[in-house]
Amino acid sequence: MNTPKRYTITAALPYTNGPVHIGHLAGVYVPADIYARYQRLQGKDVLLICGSDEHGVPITIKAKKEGITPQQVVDKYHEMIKTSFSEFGISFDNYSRTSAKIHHDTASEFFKKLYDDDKFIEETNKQLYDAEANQFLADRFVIGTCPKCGYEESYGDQCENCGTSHNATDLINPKSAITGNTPTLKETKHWFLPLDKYQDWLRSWIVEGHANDWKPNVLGQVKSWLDDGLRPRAVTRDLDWGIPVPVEGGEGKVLYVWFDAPIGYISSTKEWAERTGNNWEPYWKDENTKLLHFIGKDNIVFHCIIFPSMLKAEGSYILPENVPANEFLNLEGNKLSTSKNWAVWLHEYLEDFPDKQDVLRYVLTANAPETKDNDFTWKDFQARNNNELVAIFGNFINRVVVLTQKYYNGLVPAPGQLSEQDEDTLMLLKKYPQIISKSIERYRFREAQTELMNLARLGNKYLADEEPWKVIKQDEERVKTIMFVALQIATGLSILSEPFLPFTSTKLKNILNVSSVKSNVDSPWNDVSKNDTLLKPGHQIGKAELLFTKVEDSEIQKQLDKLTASKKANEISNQSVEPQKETISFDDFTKLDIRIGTILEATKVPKTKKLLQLKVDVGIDVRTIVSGIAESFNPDAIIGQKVSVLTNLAPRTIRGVESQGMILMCDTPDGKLAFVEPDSNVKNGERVS
Ligand code: B3M
Ligand code: ZN
Repeated sequence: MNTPKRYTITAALPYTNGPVHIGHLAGVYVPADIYARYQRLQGKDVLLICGSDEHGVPITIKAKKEGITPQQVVDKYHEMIKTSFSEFGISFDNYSRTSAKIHHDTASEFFKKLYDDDKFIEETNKQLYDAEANQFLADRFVIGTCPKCGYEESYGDQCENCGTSHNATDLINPKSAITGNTPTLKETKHWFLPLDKYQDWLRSWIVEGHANDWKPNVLGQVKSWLDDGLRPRAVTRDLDWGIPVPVEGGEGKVLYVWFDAPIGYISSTKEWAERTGNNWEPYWKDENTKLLHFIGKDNIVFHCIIFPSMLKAEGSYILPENVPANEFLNLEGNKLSTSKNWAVWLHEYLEDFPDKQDVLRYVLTANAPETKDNDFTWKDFQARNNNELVAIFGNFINRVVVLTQKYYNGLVPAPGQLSEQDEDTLMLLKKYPQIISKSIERYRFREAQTELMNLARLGNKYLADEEPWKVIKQDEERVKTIMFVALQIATGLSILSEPFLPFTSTKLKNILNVSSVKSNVDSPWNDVSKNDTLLKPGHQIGKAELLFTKVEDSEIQKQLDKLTASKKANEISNQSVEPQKETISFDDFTKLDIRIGTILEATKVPKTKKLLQLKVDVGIDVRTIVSGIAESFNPDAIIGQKVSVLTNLAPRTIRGVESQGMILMCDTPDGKLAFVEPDSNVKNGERVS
């Protein structure tokens, strides 16, 4: 694309079924913000657009789990997420939400247009149904084996393991996530987007057209889906939470969340336009607009196959120029997980590190999973803060400001004759805007940030080589030149750091007293390369203050302890989440004769690891029961133990011993077993009913 007239940059709409964590920032929001801030510094017309993704089954599941309504769930997390983004300087021009009326109207109109233009296949077919829950099973309401990779916990619409997207009826051995039942099939009508019709066009647009500028990880996934062959995808659901299907026969049905959510980018743009008195259409319909989607890899199919097919079908929209999807960030070697609480939540991070937003932005960018999954560790967080931000960037700035205050009361000195080293250093400084731009324009933000740090290293090295604190004793004029050069580098850093470290950039500009200085060339960014003097002699800078402070071992240990506690708590919560078994009748239950008993004797069954032979007084009689509890209990420790016994289980001979009944046990978080025991005053023989 030749020089775009404007940039529409979207960031994936986060589901409002929980707070946002470092994986969201690293994968999507910090890269999007770096790119948007950089283009603004280039003087470009930029819109950075986002909002909360408030429909979909995850929200409904969360509401059921918390015993509140979906609207209450989204209201809680929408505010929380919006606040977190703002606190980390993610500079959205608009942050909307898909439960907003403007989105319902926009998505409904979009659907209606495709419907009126006959772009859907209307089909009545059999969908997975859970009779007990009286509910069709779509998306996360059903779990089964992925037909593509064999992953056994694939959702109905997407497999988290291989990323592929499918229809629920494609799942092998599906199970209801509500009751655990095997679903039946029930007829229902849905509208399908015939993706197969866009197969050739997608191949030509992406695989051929963007072979050189889209990231390999994105091209790889797109090629794999196209090679597998695209099939019609249902874009409506039998659910009650979402945008009602706006056509005849749509009663009781809503738009599939991945049909409505990407349209959320458009409605958020409209909301911005209404608020600011601008026209939204050029940002989505003008060929001179560069449309970019910043997402995580699990969203590639929706942003490279489904949404572009929708836009193509609608006919009046532009297509994304690039979709620079990132891979996943892990935490201390394990996958980040909202459900397992294995995360560093942004709101909690700020409670522990209230002034270190930029430090987290910096570390996440330094470890960004741009081409492969990467790992965040607290040790690395501490090392990068202390050894890079404090020791290089912060140290350089502090020395420049302290010495300028000490020698010249903060007035920028006029330089004398520049030495060769001075000339080379200033020449190098002028190269950095271009060096950093090159990486940013190719979505290589880790590389770009490393170059920014190289500029700080250049400043640090220059001062270390020139040693103004020594030279001042014999050549004051020379020191004026040294400090003048160092101050130019410091000012360059204040401008070029803004996309990566917005809070530090502001702080540094205030220290240098340059926040009000307007760029006198085409853009602040290019000031650094085109302007011979960024900080003029006689300019008054402010007082020194530390840009960064050290992170102590104790602070890191506190974070590691929190994670250990999370892991333990998660093991507990995870083990008791077996779905309910098939429903039985009351008659079925009355056949069970469960009594309270007491263990009188316990011995190991020879040549077995797991078995104990027990003598149990069940009130009716004293009987022998063989139980697989030897790995959880020492025989001597359970004499006198009260237990619940299924007494009328048919006797079974186990390792030569006839067992007359079964002791009821349950699992514990540490993988052992526990007795189901009554209060101590319950007598042997009492029936459990
Ligand atoms: N709500 C985010 C996710 O899959 C999803 C993105 C929508 S972007 C239109 O976690
Ligand atoms: Zn799969």
